[in-house]
Amino acid sequence: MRRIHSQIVLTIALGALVVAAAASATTTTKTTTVKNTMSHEMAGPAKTLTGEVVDMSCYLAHEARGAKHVACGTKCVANGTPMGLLTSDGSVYVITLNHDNADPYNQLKKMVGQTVSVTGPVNERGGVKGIDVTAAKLVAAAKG
Ligand SMILES: [Cu+2]
Repeated sequence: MRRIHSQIVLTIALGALVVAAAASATTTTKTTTVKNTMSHEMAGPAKTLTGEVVDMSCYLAHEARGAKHVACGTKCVANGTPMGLLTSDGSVYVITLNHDNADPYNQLKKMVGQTVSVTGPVNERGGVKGIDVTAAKLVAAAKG
């Protein structure tokens, strides 16, 4: 009788260990997944592009840009409209927020209509080009 009792206790103890091990394994897996989602290991090559900062809603809808559109564009961007970089060959890159440093992105919000140089990884997916801004610099003031 005593022997059966100690075998039951041992079985319960082993069962608890298995559950604890499984729980810790699950936690480890979750941590790894979150880390992979946040990293930019698959990012494209870093480039420096020069162009005008445009607000995407007004540029796509009616090609609004330049000095005449600084006030409206600044307001649109402050309200959450994405920014684009219009380069001299007519290409538009969506400017995206870099996870590690939001400062260059936020600086660009005050440079709508200005010519800037933007540095960061460039990617293209589904026909949309984007630059993940890691550095931004004013090149020239807004022009027509
Ligand atoms: Cu606008």
